[in-house]
Amino acid sequence: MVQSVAGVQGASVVSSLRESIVAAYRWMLLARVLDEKFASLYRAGKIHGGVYLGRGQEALSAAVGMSLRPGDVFAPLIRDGAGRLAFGETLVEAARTYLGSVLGPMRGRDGNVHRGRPRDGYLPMLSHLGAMISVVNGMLLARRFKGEPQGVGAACIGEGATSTGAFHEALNQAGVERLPLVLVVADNQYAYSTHSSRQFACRSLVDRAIGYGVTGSALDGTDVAECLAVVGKAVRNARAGGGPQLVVARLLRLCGHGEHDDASYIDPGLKQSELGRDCLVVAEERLRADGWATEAELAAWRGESVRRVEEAVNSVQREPTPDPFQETWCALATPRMKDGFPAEASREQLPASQGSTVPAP
Ligand SMILES: Cc1ncc(C[n+]2csc(CCOP(=O)(O)OP(=O)(O)O)c2C)c(N)n1
Ligand SMILES: [Mg+2]
Repeated sequence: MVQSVAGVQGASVVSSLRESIVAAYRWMLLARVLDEKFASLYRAGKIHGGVYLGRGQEALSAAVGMSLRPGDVFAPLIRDGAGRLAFGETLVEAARTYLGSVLGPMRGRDGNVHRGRPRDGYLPMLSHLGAMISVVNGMLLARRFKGEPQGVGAACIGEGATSTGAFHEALNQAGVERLPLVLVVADNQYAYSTHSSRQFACRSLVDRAIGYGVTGSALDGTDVAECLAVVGKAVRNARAGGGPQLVVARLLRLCGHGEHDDASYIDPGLKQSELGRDCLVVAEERLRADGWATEAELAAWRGESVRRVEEAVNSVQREPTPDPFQETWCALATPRMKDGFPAEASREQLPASQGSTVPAP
């Protein structure tokens, strides 16, 4: 679809399309390299808890992160490494949570992905299964009540989450309140080992949009150009007062649910189908075919991603982990969590004990 737009319009449109696809590709690549590093650290026993990858979902995720602006709200999930980076997360922030650095937002007690900067509208996830949609709604409503600029709120979920009450309640509320919510569903065919055919009976999840009075769009999540075009349009619609947008991308999860899962239940036929295409490879082929990147540029971008990831991980591996004898076990929702952790904060500067709850992984 974007191809034909580029074909019929002028050179500036083509050049900005090239720039967007190159930028998206580089976020996708950086996220893939970071994910691969986390997977290898996990296999080496250096990461405790789970490691969850976004393999095959980077195009969709990058498109969401790139379509948002500072001041917007973003609630990414476990497969949204690309979107997190594009929205402004640093590699060090990502590495600190997974590697249990005491300088991370969870002070090293969360070997997982519950990280974020709420002050900047970047929300740490509570649960994978739809809980974040109403948190985004709440932030958008709060801004409306306070008369502040609302911005757009994007929430990412999987198709499994669309079967939960949380999804239906939140989408209904967004429709009634005409919130600038962009709800992005990655229909990656599986919720853990449950295939989509056991998850919903409608032809496409996008058909649910009409039931809630919101705008729906469906797209091929393996094609980065389509992701940029459709997600970008949904974000612009929401920003312009067009109400909530439900975006459903079809793709295939190209990994296990987490690195502990060998994904042996995934249908080999699906892997061979169009859905099983690797969006990173598709994007790279597009850059080559259209003459938008040389082999030297592609190699340089990969080399730079590897170097940056290695640097970030090496530096975080030198940071301290929590000392159980000194730990104050403060709760997750501290003023500092809300207002932000200074990058150089030491353990001693962290808030005093506010409870004994250890966040669930
Ligand atoms: C209330 C609740 N039930 C179960 C789980 C365990 N769980 C985490 S993710 C997941 C599957 C999610 O599938 P989907 O929404 O399709 O997202 P995907 O993993 O495919 O990205 C399950 C069952 C959970 N976190 N919370
Ligand atoms: Mg799924």
